[in-house]
Amino acid sequence: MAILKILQYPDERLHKKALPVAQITDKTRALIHDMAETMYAAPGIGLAATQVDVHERVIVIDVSETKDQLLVLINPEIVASSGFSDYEEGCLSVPGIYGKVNRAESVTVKALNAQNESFVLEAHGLLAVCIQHEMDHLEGKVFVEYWSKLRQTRTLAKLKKKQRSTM
Ligand code: K1U
Ligand code: ZN
Repeated sequence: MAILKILQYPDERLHKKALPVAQITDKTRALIHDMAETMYAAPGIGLAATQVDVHERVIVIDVSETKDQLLVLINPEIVASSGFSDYEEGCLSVPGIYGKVNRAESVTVKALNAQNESFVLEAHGLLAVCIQHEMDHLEGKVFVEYWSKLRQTRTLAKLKKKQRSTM
């Protein structure tokens, strides 16, 4: 097991589109273990493979209080969505920046688990928001990119100032 390095916005690699996993192997399962360890250590409630510079369609999520309900989504597809939510989001790739994004309140997602079994999950609230946030990462999109250009410029300036003060 290993804690992986999380790419920090505006790293260009966060904009790469992830490819479907062709075959779930022990290497995929090792990646999932490392991603889960990295997410719990951060701490966070989700992590997409893109964020650890692996451009394959793999996501780990755990929104439970007890941090013992790991959800693994491989090659996820949203097959239905409904409602409206504007939850305050954060991102391990954009530390210290929080803000609302308009998303669906409920999603139905189809995916494979680490054992190569297909499943369908109906998610609501925070879990639904987290699934959409992580699926955006697989498309190369970071949550701040939903905001206006002005707000994105201000966010970048804030991040750069913060980086300078920690150097
Ligand atoms: O994608 C990521 O970087 C993970 C991100 C997921 C997320 C959070 C909130 C809304 C949508 C998606 C995070 O986990 S940010 C950290 C966070 O939310 C958190 C950290 C500690 C305790 C509880 C939550
Ligand atoms: Zn994120």
